[in-house]
Amino acid sequence: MGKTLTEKIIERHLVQGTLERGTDIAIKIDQTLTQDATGTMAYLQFEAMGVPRVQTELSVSYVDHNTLQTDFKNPDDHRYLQSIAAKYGLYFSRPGNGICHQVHLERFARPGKTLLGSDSHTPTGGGVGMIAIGAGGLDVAAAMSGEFFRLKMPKIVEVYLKGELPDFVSAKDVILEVLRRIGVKGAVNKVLEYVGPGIKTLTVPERGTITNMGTETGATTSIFPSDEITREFLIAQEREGEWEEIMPDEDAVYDETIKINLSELEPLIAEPHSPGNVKTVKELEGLNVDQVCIGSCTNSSLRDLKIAAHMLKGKTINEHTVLTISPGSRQVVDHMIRSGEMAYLVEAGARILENACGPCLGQGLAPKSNAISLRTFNRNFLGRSGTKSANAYLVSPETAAMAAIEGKITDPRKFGKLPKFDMPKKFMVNDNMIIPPLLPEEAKKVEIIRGPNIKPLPEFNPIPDKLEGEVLLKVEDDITTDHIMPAGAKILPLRSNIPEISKFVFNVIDEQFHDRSLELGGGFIVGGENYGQGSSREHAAIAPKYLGIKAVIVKSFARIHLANLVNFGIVPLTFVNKEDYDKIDQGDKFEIDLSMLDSGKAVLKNLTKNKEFELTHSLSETDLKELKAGGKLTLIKQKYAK
Ligand code: MIC
Ligand code: SF4
Repeated sequence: MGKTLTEKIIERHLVQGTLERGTDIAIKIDQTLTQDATGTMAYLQFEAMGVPRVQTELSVSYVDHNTLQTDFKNPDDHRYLQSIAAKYGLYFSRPGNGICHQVHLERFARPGKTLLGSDSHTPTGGGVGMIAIGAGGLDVAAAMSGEFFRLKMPKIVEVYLKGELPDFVSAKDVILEVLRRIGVKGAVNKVLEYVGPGIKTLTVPERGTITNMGTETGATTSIFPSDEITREFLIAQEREGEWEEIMPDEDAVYDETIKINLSELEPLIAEPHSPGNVKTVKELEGLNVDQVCIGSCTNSSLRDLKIAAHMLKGKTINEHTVLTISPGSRQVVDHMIRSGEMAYLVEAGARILENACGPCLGQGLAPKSNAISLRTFNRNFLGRSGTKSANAYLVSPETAAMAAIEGKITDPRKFGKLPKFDMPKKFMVNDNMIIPPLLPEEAKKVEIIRGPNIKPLPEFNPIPDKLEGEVLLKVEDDITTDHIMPAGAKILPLRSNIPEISKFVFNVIDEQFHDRSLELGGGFIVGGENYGQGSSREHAAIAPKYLGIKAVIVKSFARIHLANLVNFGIVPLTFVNKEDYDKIDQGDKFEIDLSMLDSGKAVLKNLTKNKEFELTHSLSETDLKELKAGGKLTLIKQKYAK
């Protein structure tokens, strides 16, 4: 029986388990990446492990998220990260070099390898045919220490593409189509593997747009084969030697199939507040647009900026609409400046921002009250733009540029003739903003620089057999980590200070949550399906743990958040009968018996309602051991202390 691409790469890296779907496996990690918003915590954890140097083939620390720097906190963190990279053998991509996923794709992603990143959009690397997975910072720190990465062997979904994209329809519309079909939980514990004749029509950065936003389906990762197009991309990046052809076998067997005819796609748009609320642009035409943002790790490649620039050339943006551009990398900026195409954007009235995450996570350029903001980004969660009353829509660069010109949502196919532009055969390669690792003897001399913003990690105790307390919050389906632990310019600088950041837990839905949790000495959260979707931020587990959250009881979990809960000793439980969710109210008093956790069971006594519910979990033996110890870090620390 033939193998899928995913199976081939996983098999090369498999150190525990088999390819049987849904079973627990462990894989060796070749590369890691971190960014500054999750990185400070990840490296504090790495330091606690006491390993003298990273054990991977390649590890990169990027600074791209917290670059607004409204006071000393972010720059202090950047200095800390730079000193860590020097001491422990990492590459350091300096602030100003670009968004981690874009830069990693350009400079480091390699066919056939595994990459673990402390950012949920790490699957961007799948655009060159690697298995690239997002994880919590602690898992990435563990991988840097040489630990294997544990996960459930995912199901493999064939996404069969045929045809060719029509004019003004682009890669973003492909992934929006996938989201339209399967929604934001359609690929939890699955890999989306793109095959079929249509893939030949997509360049690597376009493939990267698709694998990047595959995250929004809940997928473990997304991947394209490494073919001639991948080779061309690596040649253009002066990395031809890193190319290797990796394709699925002709007779590969997939668990599921999605068929998409690219020729039949049209411009799509995701409505607030979920990437899964997909409509056609045509359906929403005429809606006034206050802000248009082009950028983020989904749509900030050279191709994306070029199409926007050529559509805007010689025009002026609508007087009621603000346009921001945040390029993906310095390589992109450099090209746009030298080619003169940046001038088209500037002359049209675009506000050119730093090549960093920027408005994607509310780092500046928040829209006005009740604004309609059209973004080429991957997430439009409530409050994420920095303005709670704003409505964010997700679109392609073509649809974004068209709205900036017209001042309202307009089908970009009405633009007229598709502007023609050339893509370079060679990109402008310049790695002078990536500091390579020091030799071990030099590294030893480096002092770690810690600013006052960096607080030590809290310690957590082992979990008792019985948990007691009340339901502090009951929430619905698809609660995101942006609800649990919001981002934004005010909160992000506190990422290395758990006591401070914990004040904002669930702030967008319940401002009293923090005080109530502390007053009542902690308690429980009850939720619906897909709890914790979205980012990899482990702060969405550490901060609730700090507030005394003992267990989260839901209908189902998103993959990364579930792992983060285990890592920090919050018991993640699911209802055996989903209807029991309806029999619980906020404020109910619970007693949860965990004595049978090893056999997959727990019993919840709702003392207020005088009812008993059966609970279960999907945790492996190792997960349970870590959970009971109060989290993975405690165990790893014990291991390395020996
Ligand atoms: C995001 O897009 O939500 C983030 C900000 O990049 C997060 C990481 C973080 O919260 O620091 C992610 O995607 O994992
Ligand atoms: Fe940065 Fe936005 Fe991409 Fe997250 S989704 S890595 S915040 S650009």
